[in-house]
Amino acid sequence: MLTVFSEAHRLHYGIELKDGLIARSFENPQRAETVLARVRATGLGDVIGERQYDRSHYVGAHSDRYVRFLETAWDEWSATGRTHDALPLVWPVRNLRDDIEPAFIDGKLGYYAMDAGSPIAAHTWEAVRASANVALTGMDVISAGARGAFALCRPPGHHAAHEYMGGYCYLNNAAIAAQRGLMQGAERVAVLDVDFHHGNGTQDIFYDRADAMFVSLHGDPSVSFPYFSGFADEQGSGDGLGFNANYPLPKGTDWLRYRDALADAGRRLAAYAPDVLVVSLGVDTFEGDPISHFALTTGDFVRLGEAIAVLGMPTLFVMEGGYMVDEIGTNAVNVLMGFEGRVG
Ligand code: Q9C
Ligand code: ZN
Repeated sequence: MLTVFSEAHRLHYGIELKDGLIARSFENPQRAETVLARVRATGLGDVIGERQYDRSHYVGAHSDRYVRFLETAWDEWSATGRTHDALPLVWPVRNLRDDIEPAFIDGKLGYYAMDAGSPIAAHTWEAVRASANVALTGMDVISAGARGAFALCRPPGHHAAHEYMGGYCYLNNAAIAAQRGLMQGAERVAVLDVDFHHGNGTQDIFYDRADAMFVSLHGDPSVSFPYFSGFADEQGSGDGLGFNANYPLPKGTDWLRYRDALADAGRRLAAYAPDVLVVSLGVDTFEGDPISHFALTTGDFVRLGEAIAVLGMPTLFVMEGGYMVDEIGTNAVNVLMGFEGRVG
C-alpha cells in the first residue's frame, strides 16, 4: 500500500511535564522516522508526499475560531516577549465561564485545551497542518479506489476535539480525513480507534451524527488518560445515538482479551457497513510502551491487521500514538503487513 509522509513533522518537538519537571515530550520526531524506515525496509509500498489543502478542509471537524486560534497562537504568545513553548495553565472547568473566548493568549490557551500536553512553538502550526494534509492525501488515495493506504501522521490527532487540543494532538487527522471521505461521496464512514488512549476528540466530533460511526478500544478511563471520556455508556446523542461505541479494557490487557473486544467491534462495524474505514493506528498498546498499560506483543500487531482486513472495507490507516521508539516501526508496519496478508 502507499504511505503518505511529510518531512514537516520535524518542525515540531514539544515539551511536557514529567516527574515534576519540564522535559522533552514522549511524542518525538524519531517516532515518525522509525516508522518510515520500517516502511522502506519491508517494501510495504511507495512513499509519497502530502498534497496541499486550504484551511476550509479542517473546518467542520473543528470550529472556525479554533482553527484561527491554532493559526495565530504562536504570534500572540511571542508578541508578549516569550520564546519558550506556549502551554495553558488555567481551564474553564465546570461552573467557570466557557461562553466568552478570552482576548489574551494565556486565557485562549486554556480555553482551547483539555490539558498541558499540546505545547505550541514557532513552527508547530506548520507541522500540524502538514500532518492533517497527510491524512487528507491518504483519503484521496482511498477515494481513488485503493483498498488500503497509510497516512504516517505526526503530530497525532485523536485527542483533538471540535474546539480543543490535548494529549499531543492539535488537528484531528482521522476525523478530517473521514469528513473528506463523506465529501467525496461516501454515505457512511467509520473510525476504528486502536490507540491505547480513548480517542475523545474523534468521539466529540462525530458524537451527534449518524453518518460517522466511532468505535474505540482503549485503557479504562477510570485509571488511564484521558480519564474523563471513554466509558461504555457513551453511545452517541440525538441522530448519533447508537453510532458511538467504547470498549474500555483493564490494565494488563493482552491479545486474548483484546481479540474478543475487537471481534465485537468488528461485528458492529460490519452491521454499519461504512463505505470507508479510518483506523486510528496507535501502537501504544505494546507491552513495552513507557506511558501505557496493555500487553500486546510485536506478533499480535500482525493479527490486528489481519482482523481489520477481514472486514473487507477500503481502509485508511492514520498514525496516532506509540512511544517505545525502538519498536514503533516494527509494530505499526506489522499491522499494515497483516492487513495486506503479508507475514511481517
Ligand atoms: N506521563 C496519544 O497517544 N499523558 N496521546 C501522558 C505521561 C498524555 C497520549 C502522561 C498521553 C497522551 C496520541
Ligand atoms: Zn495513545
